[in-house]
Amino acid sequence: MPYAYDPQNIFAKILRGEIPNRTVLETEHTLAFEDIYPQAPIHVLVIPKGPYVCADHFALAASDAEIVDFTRSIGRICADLGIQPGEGGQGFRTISNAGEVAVQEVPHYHVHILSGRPLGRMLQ
Ligand code: IU
Repeated sequence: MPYAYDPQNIFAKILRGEIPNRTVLETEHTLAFEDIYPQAPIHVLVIPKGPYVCADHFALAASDAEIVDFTRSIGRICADLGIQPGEGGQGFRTISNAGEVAVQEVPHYHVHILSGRPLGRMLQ
């Protein structure tokens, strides 16, 4: 496995309860909480509870149960917040940075959910 997980990263400390967080959703395998430096009125971080560094690590090393739980959690959060575009909500963006080129700050896999303002085009 090419990834060495750092158990001292800030999200690991949040998962151990050493640092408080504003929880949005918690399931068996997933935790979601408000980003401490929100980039939009809605800015939620969704993380697996397992020790995964980034998206490809999670996708290849996590169990099916973890992956299903994580993916459904994103759906539940969007439903709970009423931001699904097909349901009359305003829509949202998910982002996951991996590694240096994407300027991943915290080396524990996380998906950002952003909404509540016009987000503009990201891919040009
Ligand atoms: P990135 O994708 O690794 O660049 O994003 C990390 C995010 O974690 C970023 O949006 C920070 O604001 C956020 N964050 C946090 O919510 N709480 C913290 O204690 C720290 C970072 I450090």
